[in-house]
Amino acid sequence: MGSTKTTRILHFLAFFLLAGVISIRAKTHHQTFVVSDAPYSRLCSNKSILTVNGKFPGPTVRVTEGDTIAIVVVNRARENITIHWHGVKQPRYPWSDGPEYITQCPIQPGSNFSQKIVLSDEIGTMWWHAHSDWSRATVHGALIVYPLIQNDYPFPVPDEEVPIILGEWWKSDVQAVLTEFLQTGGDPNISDAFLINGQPGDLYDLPCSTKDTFKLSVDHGKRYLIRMVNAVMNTIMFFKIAGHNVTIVGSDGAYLKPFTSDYIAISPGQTIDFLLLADQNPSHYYMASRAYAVAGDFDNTTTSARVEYSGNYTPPASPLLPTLPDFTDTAASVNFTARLRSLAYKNHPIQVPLNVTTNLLFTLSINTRNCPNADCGGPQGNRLLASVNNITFQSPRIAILQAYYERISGVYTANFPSNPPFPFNYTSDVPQDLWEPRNGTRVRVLDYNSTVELVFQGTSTVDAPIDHPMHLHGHSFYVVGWGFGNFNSTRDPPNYNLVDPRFRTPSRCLEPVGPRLDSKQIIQVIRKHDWVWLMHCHFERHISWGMEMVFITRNGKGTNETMLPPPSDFPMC
Ligand SMILES: *[C@@H]1O[C@H](CO)[C@@H](O)[C@H](O)[C@H]1NC(C)=O
Ligand SMILES: *[C@@H]1O[C@H](CO)[C@@H](O)[C@H](O)[C@H]1NC(C)=O
Ligand SMILES: *[C@@H]1O[C@H](CO)[C@@H](O)[C@H](O)[C@H]1NC(C)=O
Ligand SMILES: *[C@@H]1O[C@H](CO)[C@@H](O)[C@H](O)[C@H]1NC(C)=O
Ligand SMILES: *[C@@H]1O[C@H](CO)[C@@H](O)[C@H](O)[C@H]1NC(C)=O
Ligand SMILES: *[C@@H]1O[C@H](CO)[C@@H](O)[C@H](O)[C@H]1NC(C)=O
Ligand SMILES: *[C@@H]1O[C@H](CO)[C@@H](O)[C@H](O)[C@H]1NC(C)=O
Ligand SMILES: *[C@@H]1O[C@H](CO)[C@@H](O)[C@H](O)[C@H]1NC(C)=O
Ligand SMILES: *[C@@H]1O[C@H](CO)[C@@H](O)[C@H](O)[C@H]1NC(C)=O
Ligand SMILES: *[C@@H]1O[C@H](CO)[C@@H](O)[C@H](O)[C@H]1NC(C)=O
Ligand SMILES: *[C@@H]1O[C@H](CO)[C@@H](O)[C@H](O)[C@H]1NC(C)=O
Ligand SMILES: *[C@@H]1O[C@H](CO)[C@@H](O)[C@H](O)[C@H]1NC(C)=O
Ligand SMILES: [Cu+2]
Repeated sequence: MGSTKTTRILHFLAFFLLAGVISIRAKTHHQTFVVSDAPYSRLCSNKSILTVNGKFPGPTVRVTEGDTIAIVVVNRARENITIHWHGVKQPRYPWSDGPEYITQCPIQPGSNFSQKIVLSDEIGTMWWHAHSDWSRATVHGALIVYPLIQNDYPFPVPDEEVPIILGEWWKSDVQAVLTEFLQTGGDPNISDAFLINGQPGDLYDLPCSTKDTFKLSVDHGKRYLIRMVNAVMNTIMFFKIAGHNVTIVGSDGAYLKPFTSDYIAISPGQTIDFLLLADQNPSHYYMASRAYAVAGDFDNTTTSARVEYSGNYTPPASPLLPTLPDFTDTAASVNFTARLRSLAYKNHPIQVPLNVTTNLLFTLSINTRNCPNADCGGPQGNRLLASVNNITFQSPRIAILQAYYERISGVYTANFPSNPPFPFNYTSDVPQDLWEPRNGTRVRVLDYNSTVELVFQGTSTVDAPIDHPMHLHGHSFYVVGWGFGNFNSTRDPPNYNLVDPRFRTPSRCLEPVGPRLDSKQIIQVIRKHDWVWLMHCHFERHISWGMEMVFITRNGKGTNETMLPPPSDFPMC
């Protein structure tokens, strides 16, 4: 389960959701993504993996603020696929968002789907990934959004930029890993390696992996913009470059107040942009990454790559390895994320909505359900599940967006609860009769232009609370607070940061575990909520267990306030 009952804390998080801005100047980029099985020989295995255009990681897509991407996804693989553009708000156009059975049915083998990706105010690094089963393990790549004016960065202009994608690798077929744990009801098999740009690196005892280790060649005195994506499936990662500090300048498609750190903590789904100044003695240095995990079984291996300075010198036989924070170093994970603050300057001002129209409190829980003969793989022979407000999401067979648009009844119900159905002390020992969730395909319907404050409340159901990197499709929000323990609606709101909270395109909200560091809750803001959008935990095992829910926004009254029609080749069910 990834955690033991050592800490008795809870985390909660609230947010408001924010509007998409309609772009003025839109260039359209035409691209084709061919999804196919391709052989991949890392870690001395000859298995075939699902790829886009035969590449792993997949192609980097480069665009400018406000552009549109017209992409034809061609499925030449043997399995269903969908592609999600993580962090893109897609104003009025949910049709290309990607999550299977939420906004679309899968693109089946032999079929195509023309997706239109509409950028608005997103800037910096985002990414795209599959949103069907566990295929995002290998079907992913970076999406880079440049400023309208070349090099118009609110930080020193880099000499070069380099995407770094963290990945997770199973020697066996990843869909088999999924099938197996859903069948047994237990935890998924832990992975065999982490990857930096598709390579495990030198620290694995596998000669075939070493020669391809990723190498970043640098010139002394130059500045490199690293565009990091965490495409790992199930763990938050620490990352560090030996002998160098870095300056963090952006995250999740928005700029940040720059700060210096000697390590990074990044959760699945998140991106972090940082500057590396090559100012140390010319030599070879390792960069390395491994999991942050409080307890339990997890992949405790370390992936590495190298920074290699140009010049005439004798490189060390063994480059300096960075000392990463300990697996259980909650302070290192939480402190890093607490430093992410909006840049809030003239070109990118922030305006935290103050008049909330809708207050929501969502509990995030791991659950269990009894199995016949107690023969499942979870605790006490039960089946592991997960829920939001005690509802384990049941995937429908017709996409919710299609059902909404065509008014097909019986696919979902509009009664997702605004509050936990049964309030309890979320951070205390939770009696076992509260562990079993309900099933449901429920959505929360919102009026157009709602301003929502959402508090995420972790619970110690089944086990001590662990992080849930929640991801909200289609919206930006402000993280106005966070903390440990039970959310208290009297004590906590006065402590919200309404001045420079982290502004995020739809992405991670940290849910820390550990000693109380801060009395704030994470809160964020939505303004216009456009139509059908998924919200889920970005730990893949948790979404597989049902930690997801859906928002639907009704059309507004104005001409710009209605959903656009679907494309002609939209994959219907
Ligand atoms: C992978 O395939 C190559 C070529 O067929 C073969 O030489 C090699 O032994 C295989 N490696 C493994 C680990 O199966
Ligand atoms: C692929 O998608 C189709 C359409 O939704 C569905 O009927 C089929 O069961 C899916 N196949 C698998 C293996 O999930
Ligand atoms: C990194 O920053 C720390 C803390 O400010 C400082 O002590 C250290 O010397 C710096 N290291 C490098 C390589 O600049
Ligand atoms: C990593 O986990 C394995 C079990 O999966 C364990 O045997 C090993 O001691 C662990 N190594 C470290 C460094 O914690
Ligand atoms: C985390 O922050 C706290 C409070 O500012 C500080 O005492 C602690 O040393 C920090 N820990 C790490 C690992 O940065
Ligand atoms: C909030 O609502 C109040 C009462 O409706 C109104 O007077 C105030 O101007 C609003 N403030 C903002 C920032 O919209
Ligand atoms: C919840 O339980 C914890 C641990 O037992 C306790 O410290 C805390 O005061 C309780 N909170 C409330 C609101 O009762
Ligand atoms: C969740 O719902 C189930 C079924 O109604 C109930 O038995 C359980 O007590 C509920 N748990 C919580 C935490 O509300
Ligand atoms: C919940 O849904 C699962 C999967 O559809 C089903 O097997 C199970 O019987 C349902 N359980 C309850 C309590 O409704
Ligand atoms: C949205 O609501 C705000 C107040 O919360 C209002 O000022 C604004 O005009 C509304 N916008 C639309 C498009 O309805
Ligand atoms: C919430 O906070 C207020 C103010 O600090 C306090 O009086 C109240 O007891 C708290 N409520 C709970 C349930 O802890
Ligand atoms: C609605 O669209 C028109 C024309 O495209 C534009 O001028 C106007 O600013 C838009 N209004 C809003 C609220 O976005
Ligand atoms: Cu989770």
